Amino acid sequence: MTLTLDPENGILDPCPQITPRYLSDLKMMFKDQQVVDEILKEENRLIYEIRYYPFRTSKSDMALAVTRIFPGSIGGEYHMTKGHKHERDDQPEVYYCVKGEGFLLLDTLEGEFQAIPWRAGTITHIPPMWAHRVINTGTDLLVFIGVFHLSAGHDYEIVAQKGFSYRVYAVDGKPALIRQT
Ligand code: PAN
Ligand code: ZN
Repeated sequence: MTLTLDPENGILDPCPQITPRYLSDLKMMFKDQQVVDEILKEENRLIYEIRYYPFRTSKSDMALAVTRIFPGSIGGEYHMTKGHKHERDDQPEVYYCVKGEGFLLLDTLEGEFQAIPWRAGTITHIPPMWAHRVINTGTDLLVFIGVFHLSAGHDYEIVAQKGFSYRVYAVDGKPALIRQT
């Protein structure tokens, strides 16, 4: 099976499934709940979209997902993915940044943390059991590909409960990692 990705806009062809994530879908992930509520009164902003393709074979299934994060911030905190840990603790993932700039946050949610600076061309292996979240710190679209096993599963609840160790804010127009207590 061969797919085509337009690196300028992150459009995948063919693409059987597109999942939009609006601010209301990741409301709890942003720190400033008052600002979130104010924005939601005006508009339910589209933060990112996931374009998904499952590769099904007789013996082992993989999935490819292309994520397009639109630029912007909420209460100074840059637009980001919801973030999750794989349900299966033996399932890694490979992320490839196609366009844009930002950070990949990796967190065990048990004290270990890494922030990987990202730009077009960066490839990162996400080990099993590490929660992962991508932040768009640029003024343009951030596009990345994720490749993982279809059976990996996505645990969003644990991220909502424990939270990542750092948040990424725009401070004087530049990204700053702020430790969460
Ligand atoms: C990715 C993510 C995608 C969207 O395909 O699912 O970037 O992020 P959230 O799932 O955190 O909303 C992946 O890591 N799959 O396993
Ligand atoms: Zn994942």
